[in-house]
Amino acid sequence: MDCKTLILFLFFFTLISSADFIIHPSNEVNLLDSKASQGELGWISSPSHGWEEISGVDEHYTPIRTFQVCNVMEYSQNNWLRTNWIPRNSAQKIYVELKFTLRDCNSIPMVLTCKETFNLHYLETEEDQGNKFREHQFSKIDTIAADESFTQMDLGDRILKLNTEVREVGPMTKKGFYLAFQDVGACVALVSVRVYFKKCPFTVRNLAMFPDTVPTDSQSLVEVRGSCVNNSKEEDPPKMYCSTEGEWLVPIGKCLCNIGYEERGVACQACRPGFYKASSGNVKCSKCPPHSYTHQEGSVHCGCEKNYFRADEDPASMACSRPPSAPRNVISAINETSVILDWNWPADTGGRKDVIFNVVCKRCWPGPRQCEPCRGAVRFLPRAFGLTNTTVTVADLLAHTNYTFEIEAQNGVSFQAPTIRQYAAVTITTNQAAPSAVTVIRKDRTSRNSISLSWMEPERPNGIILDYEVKYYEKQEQETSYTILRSKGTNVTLNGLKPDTTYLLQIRARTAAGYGSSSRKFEFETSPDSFSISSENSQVVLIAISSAVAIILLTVVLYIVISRFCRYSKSKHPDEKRLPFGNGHLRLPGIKTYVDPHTYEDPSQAVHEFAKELDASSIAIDKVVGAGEFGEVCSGRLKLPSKKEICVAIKTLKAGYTEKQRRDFLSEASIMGQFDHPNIIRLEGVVTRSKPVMIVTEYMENGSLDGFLRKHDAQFTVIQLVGMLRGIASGMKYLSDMGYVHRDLAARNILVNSNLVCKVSDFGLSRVLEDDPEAAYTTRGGKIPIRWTAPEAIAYRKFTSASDVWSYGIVLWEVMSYGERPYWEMSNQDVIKAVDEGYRLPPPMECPATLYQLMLDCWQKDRNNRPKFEQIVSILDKLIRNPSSLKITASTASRPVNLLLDRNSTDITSFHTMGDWLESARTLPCKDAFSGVSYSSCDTLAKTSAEICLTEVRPAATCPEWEPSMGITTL
Ligand code: ACK
Repeated sequence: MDCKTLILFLFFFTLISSADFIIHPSNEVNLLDSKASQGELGWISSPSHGWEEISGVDEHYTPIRTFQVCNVMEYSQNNWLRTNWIPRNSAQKIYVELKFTLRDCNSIPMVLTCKETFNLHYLETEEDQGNKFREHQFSKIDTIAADESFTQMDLGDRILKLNTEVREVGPMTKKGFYLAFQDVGACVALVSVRVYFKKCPFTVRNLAMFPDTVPTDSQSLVEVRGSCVNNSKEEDPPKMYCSTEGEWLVPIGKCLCNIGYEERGVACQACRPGFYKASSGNVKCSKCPPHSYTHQEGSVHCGCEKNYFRADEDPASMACSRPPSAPRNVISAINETSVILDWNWPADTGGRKDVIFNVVCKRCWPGPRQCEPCRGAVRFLPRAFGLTNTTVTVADLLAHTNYTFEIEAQNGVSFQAPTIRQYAAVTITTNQAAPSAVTVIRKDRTSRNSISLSWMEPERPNGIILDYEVKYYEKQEQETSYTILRSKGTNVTLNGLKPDTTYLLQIRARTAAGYGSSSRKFEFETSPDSFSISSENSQVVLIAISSAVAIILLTVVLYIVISRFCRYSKSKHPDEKRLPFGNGHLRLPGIKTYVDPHTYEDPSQAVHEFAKELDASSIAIDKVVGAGEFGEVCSGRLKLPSKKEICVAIKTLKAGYTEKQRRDFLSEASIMGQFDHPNIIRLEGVVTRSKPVMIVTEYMENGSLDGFLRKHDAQFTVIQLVGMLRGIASGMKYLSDMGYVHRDLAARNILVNSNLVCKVSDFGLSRVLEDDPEAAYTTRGGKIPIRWTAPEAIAYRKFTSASDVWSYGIVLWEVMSYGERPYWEMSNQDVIKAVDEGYRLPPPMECPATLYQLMLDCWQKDRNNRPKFEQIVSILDKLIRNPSSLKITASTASRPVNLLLDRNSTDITSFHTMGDWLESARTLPCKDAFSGVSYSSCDTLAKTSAEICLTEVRPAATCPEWEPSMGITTL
C-alpha cells in the first residue's frame, strides 16, 4: 500500500478540534508559529525520506505548512524533524503547543511497525548552528500521544480528529533553542507548531503603569514597581506581583492625579474650562463656584468676578464674596454718661457668615461740624472692634458732651476692597452726671491718735467738684456710729482716734449734679501703745503652720492613692491570652476553663497539678527528630504502668538553662496537661526530678502539617483534606470553649499522625514571642507571626478566639495549597498593607468554592462577623456529608482581576452563604465522629463514620520507623 494514502491530507477533510477557535490570551508571546509562515518552513528532516513538508490549507482555507510521516510499512523507523533556531528572548519557561492528527494503527491493514506516539526533543544553544544536526545532543521533553486517533471509517466520513498538546520546557538559559520531533513508526501529520512564553502584559492599575514583565521559571512571584501615569504622583509606592502564569496579583499602593487633573479611564486629564481641582487625589474636577470662573484647562482654582473676592482661608470650593452693606436701624439709649447702641444686620452680608462690627467713637463740637476721635478712658462693653452681636454699651463718656458713633460692618474680604467702607452713624449728647468714684487713697502719716490721708480727683469729675465727703468708723463698730468730715481739697487729717485701732474709711466727691458714688472701703490702723507681735507677723506664722499641715495631709492622701493603684495594676495580668474570658463571652458554669500557669505563685506547683511526673527509667530515647526552642525533640518509647509500651515524642531542656527557661519550658506542659481532646496533642507526663528535664507527648508519625503537605503535594482527595481541617477546627473549638487563645495557629504548629489525624500543638507561654521563626517584630514592639495573624491583633494586640479564627482561615489556605507559603515572598510590611487595604489571598488551585468562601469569612475585617469555631466544625461536617458540594471550584477565572475580594460583588460560588449549606444539609447522628478522621471517598464515608462512632482514636500499637508511613493506604 502506498503509505501516502494512509496520511490524511488535512485540507480535504473537516478538522474536529475544540481548540479550533481559541484566541490566544494576550499574555502569550509567540516565539514560533508554523501557521503564520506562508512559504516553506525549511526545517531539517533526517533522513530525508522521513518527515515531509506539505503545503495545504486549514479549515478556514488559509494556506499553511504541515509535516507528515507514515513509514509504517518499514521496520526500525527513526525519523527526525528539526525546527529552525528559535531565539529565546527573555523567556525562562517556554510552552510548546502541537496540533496533529494520528492514524489509529489497528485501522491500517498489514502494518509492520506501527506506533501511536512520537517524541518531542529540544536543544539549547547560544547561536544558530545552521544545518548541523546531531540527534544525541537533543534532550527529550516528552512522548506525545494522541487523545484521539482516526480510523478508516473517519476517512470515509472525511472527518479528521485534531489533537492539541501543550508541553512546558524550562528553565531556559541559553540564547535560543531547537525543537525536534522524532517519529519511530507512527502515521502522523503535524498540522501546526506554536512556541510561546507567558508574560504579565503591560497594564495600568491604580493610575500606575506596570510594564510587560516576563515571569521567572521558579515558583516565586516577580515584584514589579509601577510608575505613575502622566500628571499624577505617588501616594503610596505602587507595586504588583507577576505570577508564573503571567497573571498580575495583589496591587498595592497607588498614584493620585495632580491638582488640576482628574482621573478619566486610566489617565489623568486636565480639568475642562469652567472646572477646577484644588487638591491632588482621585476626585473629579468641580464646577467653578458662584461668582468665579476659569477659561483655562487644568485649573487648580477659579478666579473671582469683578468686585468679588476670596479670603486667604476660603476653600477653593467656596463662592467668591464681597464686603457687607452697612448695618441698619441704629438706635441709642443714653443713661447719664453711658449709651447703649443697638442695630440690625446689614441687608447684604456679601455672601459670607463671618460678619463683624466695629464701633468708632468721635467727640463732636457744635457749630461747623467738627469731630475728633474720642480720647480718655471710654469703655466699650464687650469691646469696640470685632463685635459679633449687634449691640454695644459705651460707658465713661463725658457728661453734657456730643458724640458720634460710626458702626461699620466688615467680613473676611472687606480688607480686599478698602475703598468701600460701609457704616451707619448715630449722634448723641450725654446727660448731666455725678462724678465718678475716688479710686486712689494714700496713707501719708499715722500716729497713735491720728491718720493723714490724700487722694486723687475722680477720673470723671463730670463737672466742677465742690467738695469731698470723708466718712470713717471703727472697724469693730460695724458702721453703727461713724464720723463725717468735709474737705475742699484732696487731703485730710483724722484726729482724736484710738491707738492701735483699725478704721474703715470711704470718700465721695460732690458736683452740681450731686454726690458721686462712694469709694471702696479703705482700712487703716493707728499706731500701738507698745511693741507686740504685729498682726502681719501673726498672720505669717498662721500661714506657715497651715501650709505645713496641708503638705502633710497631701502626702498622706497621695500615698494612699498610689499604693491602691499599684495593687490594682498588679492584680491585672499583663498577658490577656491566659484570661479565662479570651473568647469574648462569659464562661458557663460547669464548663472546664483553662487556668493560666502564671496565676500560680510557684510555677512548679502548676506543672505538678496538671502533668504526671514520669520516672526517667520508663522512657527510652530512640533518636533526635528535630530542634525545639529549649532543646532537642526526640522520638522514643514510654513504658506505661501496665507494662505496655507506647511511642512518644520527648522534648528536652538543654543543659545550662536558667530558672526562667526551665519555668517557660515546663509552662507548655502545664497548659497542655489541662487539655483532653482527640485533636489536641496529648501530654503523657513530665520528668522534672532528674536531668534532663523532659516533656513527653504522644508521638505524631507524620510530623508538622506544613512539611507533610509539601512532601505529598496533590496526593490527597479534597475529602481527605477537609477531614484534616475538620479535626483542626474541632481542636480549636475545644480550646476556645476552654477560654484559651492560641495566638500562633499555623500549619507548622499542627502535628499529623499515621492516620492523618491533625492535632493542635505548641502551647509554650513564651512561644509566640521567642520560638516561632515566622514571628516578626511589629511597630508596637511585640513579635507576631504576621502572615497568620488577624489585623486587630497586629495593630493593637487584640488576641481573641476570633483572631484564632482568622489564623484558621490561613491554615485552611495552607492546607488547600499543599503547604504553600501564605502571601508567597511578599514582605511582612506589604502583607500588612495589602490586608489592610482589603486584599485577601486568592483561592488555591482547585479549591472548592465553599472552602474558599469559608476562608473569606474567617478573614472578615470585623472580627464579630467571622464564624465561631463551632460553626466552622458544623460547616465542614456538612461538606463532608455532601461531597458533591465540593465539586465547584473557586477557579482563578472567577475571581476578580485585582484579587480585591469583595464578597458582595464577587460571585465565587453558586452557594451564596454558608447558611445555604447549613440549610441544605442533614444532621449527622454522631456529631463528633469526624474528629481527625480522613475520608478516601464519598462511598466509604458512611461506613467510616459509622465505625468511628464506635472506635476511639488510639496511638499505633507498635512504633513505626521514623521515615513516616503516611497511612494513606488505610484510608
Ligand atoms: O516537622 P517535624 O518533623 O515535626 O519537625 C518538628 C520538630 O519535632 C521540632 O518541633 C517534631 N515534633 C514535635 N512534636 C512532635 C510529636 N509529638 N511527634 C512527632 N514529631 C514531633 C516536629
